[in-house]
Amino acid sequence: MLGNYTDYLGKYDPDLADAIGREENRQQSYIELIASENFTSKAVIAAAGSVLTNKYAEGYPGRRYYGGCDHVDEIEVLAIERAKELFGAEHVNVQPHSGSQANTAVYMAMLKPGDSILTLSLENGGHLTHGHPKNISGMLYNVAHYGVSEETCMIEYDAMEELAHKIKPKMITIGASAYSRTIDFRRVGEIAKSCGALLLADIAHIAGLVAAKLHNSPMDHADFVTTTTHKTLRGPRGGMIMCKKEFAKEIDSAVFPCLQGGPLMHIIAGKAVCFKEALSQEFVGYQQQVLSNAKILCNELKRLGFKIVSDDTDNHLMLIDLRKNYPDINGNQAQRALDLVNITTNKNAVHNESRSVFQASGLRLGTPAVTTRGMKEPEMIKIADLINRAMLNLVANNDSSQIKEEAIALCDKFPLFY
Ligand code: DSN
Repeated sequence: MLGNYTDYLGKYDPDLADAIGREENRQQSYIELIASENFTSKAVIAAAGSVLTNKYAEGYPGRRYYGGCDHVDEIEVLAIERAKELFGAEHVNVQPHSGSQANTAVYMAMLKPGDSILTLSLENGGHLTHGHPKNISGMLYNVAHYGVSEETCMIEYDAMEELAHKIKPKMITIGASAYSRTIDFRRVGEIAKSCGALLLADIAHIAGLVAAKLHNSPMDHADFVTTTTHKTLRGPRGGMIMCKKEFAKEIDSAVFPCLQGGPLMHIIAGKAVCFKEALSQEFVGYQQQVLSNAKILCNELKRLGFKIVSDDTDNHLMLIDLRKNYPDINGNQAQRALDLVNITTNKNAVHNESRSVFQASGLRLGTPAVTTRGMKEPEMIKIADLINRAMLNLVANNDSSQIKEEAIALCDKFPLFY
């Protein structure tokens, strides 16, 4: 094995090594609340930083366009078999470089330009690849959106059903990047079946919870399930598609050669490690703590007066709607104020958003990364307090250096293990 890569890098390219070192320090000294981020294990990093980055392997195990693929074949099969076991999938493609590539591959496999899709819009918690006009999905397909209730901000399944019957979409997409409530995959599956639509479930955010059986699984209800591997699943950055056997050929051809060339074998190896970890009992405990931490953080923020979209969380994330308590502060200002006290979050659009995407009126928070560091309920209460004080200081234009010191002290108690 190559050993500690930073030693090599430090000697050859100190400028780059310094920048990586500074990023490592940032990760160590900031409270990471970005809901889509996490800290992988050393084993995942070792696989992703291995000699596998040298290998071309266009094609699939046993059917490659290059020689010398025996070992990478074995690695890709390991990743596929572990993913099948983890999610109960009939067919798995582990090659998508990202969740966006995975979603696009499903569209390319099953849709023709002009076909209609029914999805959740970005401002209601969906994803760019769910038909946003600036994404290829919005450019190629005829997009209609189902929404969330004005009152509860939760997905309205009855309205979705009505719309689905009216539009008769070729495909329905269910899944979200900023939706904090349980998704009823059975219900959406029934809606899709009743109007003859294919169903794509994008579980990128909740994949770890689904794997740990702490969120209902779409596997029996959706034709296609896509995910990223780096969010709650805690693997390397990447994507994956799961589908019924009958669609295996179309999906594989849509990933390669339609959308991608050579698969990233070092990342596929990292995915294999991630799936092994996710099959363990320890992983279930981790996901339980993610949920419990999210609940405590959410309740404490509410107690401190913050308005939470849909008033609760059932998963790893929550969305603060700043419009009620902080009408003059936008999401970007809040994000920056928290950055200054070593708390990393991201601004996010909220239902009926009136501000631009660069400002937004919401702030998204998630607990996967802080939970990986070992933080539990007392730390969630402390984090809510830090957020509250930083926001009050932002409004009052007060100095927040004391809050920053407390955030760093909290991080110091839960060191990263790299
Ligand atoms: N999946 C998005 C997020 O949740 O951050 C990024 O595309």
